[in-house]
Amino acid sequence: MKKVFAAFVMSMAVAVPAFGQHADQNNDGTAIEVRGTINSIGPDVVNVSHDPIPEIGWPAMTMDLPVQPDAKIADDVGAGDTVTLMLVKGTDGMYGIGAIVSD
Ligand SMILES: [Cu+2]
Repeated sequence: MKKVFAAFVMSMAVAVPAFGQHADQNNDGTAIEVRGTINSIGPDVVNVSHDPIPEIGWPAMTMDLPVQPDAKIADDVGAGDTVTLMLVKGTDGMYGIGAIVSD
């Protein structure tokens, strides 16, 4: 009985991935959504510590992300804030900040 329960819990974990609703977004040009904390913010680069992004195979990490030219960044966002990042692929094929949404 214990074994059956464990299998059930595992199947639930697979059935409800945190980012499942975005699974195909890296292929159709729309944004990938991830939570992260802003370490520093500049006009061209934002340094963030972001959660894992399973749909593009990224672990949690601290990194610089380029700010896309048309990025929408909430006015009240600053260093130390935990925010929702919308990542989009730039013309160079690298992911960058498409938008930062504050809580
Ligand atoms: Cu990263």
